[in-house]
Amino acid sequence: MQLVSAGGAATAADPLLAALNGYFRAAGPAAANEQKILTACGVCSPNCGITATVRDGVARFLEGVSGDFSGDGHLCAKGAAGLGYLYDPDRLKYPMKRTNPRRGLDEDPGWVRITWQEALDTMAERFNFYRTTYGDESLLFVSGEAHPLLARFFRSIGAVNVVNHWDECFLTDSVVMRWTVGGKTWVYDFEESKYILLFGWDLIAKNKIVTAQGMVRAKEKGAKVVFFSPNHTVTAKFADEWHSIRPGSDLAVALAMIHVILSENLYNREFVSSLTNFSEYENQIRAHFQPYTPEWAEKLSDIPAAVIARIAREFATQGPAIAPAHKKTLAANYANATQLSFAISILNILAGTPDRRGGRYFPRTVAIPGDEAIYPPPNPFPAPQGRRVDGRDKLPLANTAAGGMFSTLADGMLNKHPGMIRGALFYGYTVLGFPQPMQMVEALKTVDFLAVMDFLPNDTVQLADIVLPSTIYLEGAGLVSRVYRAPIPQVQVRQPVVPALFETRSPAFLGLELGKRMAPDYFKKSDGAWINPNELLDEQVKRSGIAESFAEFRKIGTYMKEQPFTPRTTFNIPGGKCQIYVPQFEKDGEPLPHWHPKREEPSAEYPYYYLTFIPGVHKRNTTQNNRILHEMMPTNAAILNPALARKLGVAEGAMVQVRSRVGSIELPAHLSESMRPDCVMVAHGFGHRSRLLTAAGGKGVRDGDIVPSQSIEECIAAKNFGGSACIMDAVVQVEPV
Ligand SMILES: Nc1nc2c(c(=O)[nH]1)N[C@H]1C(S)=C(S)[C@@H](COP(=O)(O)OP(=O)(O)OC[C@H]3O[C@@H](n4cnc5c(=O)[nH]c(N)nc54)[C@H](O)[C@@H]3O)O[C@H]1N2
Ligand SMILES: Nc1nc2c(c(=O)[nH]1)N[C@H]1C(S)=C(S)[C@@H](COP(=O)(O)OP(=O)(O)OC[C@H]3O[C@@H](n4cnc5c(=O)[nH]c(N)nc54)[C@H](O)[C@@H]3O)O[C@H]1N2
Ligand code: SF4
Ligand SMILES: [Mo]
Repeated sequence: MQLVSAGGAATAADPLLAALNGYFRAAGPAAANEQKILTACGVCSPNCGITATVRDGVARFLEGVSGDFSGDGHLCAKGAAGLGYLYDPDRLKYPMKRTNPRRGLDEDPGWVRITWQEALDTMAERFNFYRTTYGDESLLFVSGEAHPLLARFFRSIGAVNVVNHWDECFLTDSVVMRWTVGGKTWVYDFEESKYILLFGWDLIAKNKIVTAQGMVRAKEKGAKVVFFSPNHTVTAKFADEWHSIRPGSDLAVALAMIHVILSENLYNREFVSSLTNFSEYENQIRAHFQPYTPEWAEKLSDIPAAVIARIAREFATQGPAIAPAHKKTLAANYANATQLSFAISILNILAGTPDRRGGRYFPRTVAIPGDEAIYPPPNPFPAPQGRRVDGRDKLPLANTAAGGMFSTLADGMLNKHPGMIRGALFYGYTVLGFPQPMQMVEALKTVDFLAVMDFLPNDTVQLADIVLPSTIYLEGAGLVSRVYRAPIPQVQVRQPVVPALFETRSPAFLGLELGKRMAPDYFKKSDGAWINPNELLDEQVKRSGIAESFAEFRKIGTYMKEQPFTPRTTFNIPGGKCQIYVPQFEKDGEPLPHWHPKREEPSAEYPYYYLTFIPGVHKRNTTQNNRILHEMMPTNAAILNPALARKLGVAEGAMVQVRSRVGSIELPAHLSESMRPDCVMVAHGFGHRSRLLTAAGGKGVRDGDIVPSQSIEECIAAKNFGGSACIMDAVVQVEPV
């Protein structure tokens, strides 16, 4: 692809630039000079530093920034391909409204271009109407906190149904860490660690550069890496030991490791006796883990008891040791993810490494004041009134963590509260991210009015009444505080590498404009003028001591504050100590982690485990239309062990049907020795149907079609009190087509 080389001027051979030719002409004669612009990647959350080369008004090349705490001079495939998003010819360019009242993935929406004014006025009028007629509960906002002003808009109208994807990712771990070590942290200090125990997180392939590099540095310094996974992944190749574990059974192994460490008194005595509540609950704790022997765990996990016991001893004695609890396997894949996160957190506590170098420490950051500190609301925001459509309030521990629930949303909309949701807004999410996406499509058909803001015409856009074109990170401004590798505070600038293309707007604009229309008092300053996102940034950099103004910070680009790393001696929990026994879990959870199986186990009807994965060169459902990444991986397949394929009579490339209790998908088989013979694995992110995605549309299948969504009652019954979405918890039959 020409675009990522630092090559010459735009030519007709640059298909993406050619597609935008009209735009650049309209934008006026380009300056002949070349600029280097420092900014931050926004494809995934470490936000690696980027230097963009911009020539003649066109961004030509993106590269890493040495010394940056996240990327340290590198970009991964997804980050390096950033210009493929910016100049995607299929980008949403203008606001549009639907003229075909029938909503469906195969319906032509009959788009008509409209102005931003009309789009925003229509949304505010509709949302106000539903709110005053049917109450706050009639509005649904499927959105993360993309910008403080968008989040402020939700608060300003007392929105009760703000839903995000956390239950599919890290919600359970947030719940667990809140009450075991005092808060969720993303920092895994691999580079100072001597023993790294990984349950399923394929972090080398997953290309968060910061974690992959941390591992490389750890290995260079002699750390041992042990990896459990049902398939032999890139991380398995990199590890000192790989163990093929039965899906969903990591909890058994972790419980048995705790058993060994406690019964042999191998835990870090200094840390455990002075900085945890172990002594207060010692008898209960010891008695609780007594039955969870390595022999017991072997039967559930296929990991030999002697291996479990040895690894437990090594982990406890060869530290500093760390058992990272990253998202999926630990937090969202299976119904027992809350307990697994809990057990992992206890392992880290027993190793004595919470907030220690070589362990999971809390990021050292600059305190950047939020919008409420800078623009105090004139009155307290209205308390959200009404029912939560996803039922999250029925999981009180997850509810206070304020994330989720995608997995119960369709059930809530279709079965629990049909007709309750009248108006909805999707910002930066798509139905393909949900388990059983077509169920979510059906749920959205029941809504009177749907607005979607995205940068691409994805499948959810296909269903919308109003479509709003979004800027992407390369067109945005902001402050990025490092939270993945943060022994000292580091703040990185985000600034536009080119002005926002077409009529795209930012989430700040959306929040502010809806706020002005629906809750104006909360969007005015004390002098009566409107809140201003640029001023907000200025105040944030000024009040946190980063620079005199955002303009000044743009010149510097990176702020770093030298300070010693002082390990915490009090943790943010009543009593100040880490908790192995969690009294706060007594009522609505379990105060110590118990064994629970995953939701679905193989049966005669569905004999195989279903696994999904996120490929290294894609970001979930966001990147398949990026021409650069599309070329690297255009579609997905059913990955099978050759032994299983022989049994099924399936050759490489032959079509197979993979069927679960909720549906089936048909796709080509790909044979790989890396898979356990009792599993079949499909990459997430494919199966877009939108005809406006000219690269990704119609390619591959939706892995989620055969992953059952759930009801809140099922969560409660499974003791899934942290709200795991069970994003891989399915068993399947595989047959040749
Ligand atoms: N079946 C199955 N489901 C899964 C997973 C799985 O492995 N299998 N993985 C789960 C995991 S770990 C997670 S974290 C979730 C995440 O799920 P999501 O956070 O929903 O991520 P994506 O699926 O990439 O969808 C993001 C949407 O946001 C849009 N978007 C991207 N960037 C921008 C932007 O800058 N502005 C705007 N306005 N829109 C933007 C994209 O076009 C896309 O439509 O998915 C989960 N769902
Ligand atoms: N390139 C890229 N990197 C990403 C992302 C992305 O979209 N693209 N998204 C980020 C996000 S939001 C997330 S959540 C992470 C996800 O990162 P991962 O947690 O690595 O996510 P997956 O790719 O879904 O699954 C990874 C592995 O889990 C293994 N696995 C499945 N079941 C089990 C089990 O029961 N036990 C064990 N031990 N292993 C099991 C599978 O074999 C698979 O190799 O990646 C992050 N990094
Ligand atoms: S790891 Fe890759 S996608 Fe994530 S922020 Fe860094 S360069 Fe961007
Ligand atoms: Mo995730």
